[in-house]
Amino acid sequence: MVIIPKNHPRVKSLLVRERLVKGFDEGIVAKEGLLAHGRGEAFDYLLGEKTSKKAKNAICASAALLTLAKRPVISVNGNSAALCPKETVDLSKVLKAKIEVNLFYANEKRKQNIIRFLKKNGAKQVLGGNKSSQKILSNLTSARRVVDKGGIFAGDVILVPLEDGDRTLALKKMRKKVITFDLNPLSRTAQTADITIVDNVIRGMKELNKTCKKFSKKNRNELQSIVRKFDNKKNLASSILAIKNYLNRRARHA
Ligand code: PTJ
Repeated sequence: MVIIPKNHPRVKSLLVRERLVKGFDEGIVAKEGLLAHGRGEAFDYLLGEKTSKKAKNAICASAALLTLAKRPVISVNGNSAALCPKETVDLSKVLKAKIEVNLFYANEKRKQNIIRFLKKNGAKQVLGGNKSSQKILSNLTSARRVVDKGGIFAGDVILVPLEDGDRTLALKKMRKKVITFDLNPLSRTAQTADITIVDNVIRGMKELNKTCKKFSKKNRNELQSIVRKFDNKKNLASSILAIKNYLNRRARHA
C-alpha cells in the first residue's frame, strides 16, 4: 500500500488505482485488468478526468433505456467489481435488474470471489456461478460465451462496463440492446454498442444511478423520446473531437 500525499494533484486517480491493485491482491481483478485500467487512465487524462456533457447525454439515454427494459441485466467483470461494487448493487436495486458475473479471463475462483464481494456489498443474488443454469452463446468464442439462462441469456438490455468488442456484437446479434462504459471512444466495443458512455466507470456509475432514480418517475413516452433522440455515432464523434481539440491546444503551448 502506497501512502498518497493528500495534496497530490492526481490524488483521486491514484486512489482509484490503489483500489484496483487491492482488487488484484484480493483475487477479484485479473492481471490483464491492471493493463486495461492503465489504458483507461490515459484516455481519462485526455478527456479532462471529468464527466463531460457528452457522457451525461449518454447516461440519460442509458437511464431511459434501462428504465424501459423488461429484463435489464448488469454484467460485472473483475475491474467493474473492484471499482464500483456499491454502485452496481444500488443500480440493480433501482432498476430491479439482475447482476451477472461474466469474465473474459475465465477463472472459477476469481468468479466466486467476485460473487462473494458483491454480496458483501449488499447484493441479494448474483448470477454466473451456477453451472446448472449455464447457457453457451454459440456466436462467441471467448470465455464470455458462458452465460446464465435467467440473466444475460434472457435479458433485453445489458449493461457491459469495460468490455471486449466481440461480445457486444454477439449480444446485438441476439437483438439485445447493449450499453457500455468505455473511456476509449475508438474501441470496437464503443463503436458497436447501442449506447457508449465515454466516462470513467467510477464516476459514470454514480451519475447513472442518480439519473435512473430520477427517471423512475417519468412516463414511458418521455423515456422513449429520450432514447429516440440519442445518436451514439454523433456522441462518439464529439468525444473524439474533444480529445483532438485538447491535443491541439497542448501542442500550441508546447
Ligand atoms: O475481469 P475480466 O476477466 O472479465 O477482464 C476484464 C478486462 C477489463 C481485463 C477485459 O474486459 C479486457 O481486456 O478489456 P479491454 O479489451 O482491455 O477493454 C477495456 C476497455 O475499457 C478499454 O477500452 C479501456 O480504455 C476501458 N477502460 C479501462 N478502465 C476504465 C475503462 N473505461 C471506463 N472506466 C474505466 N475505469
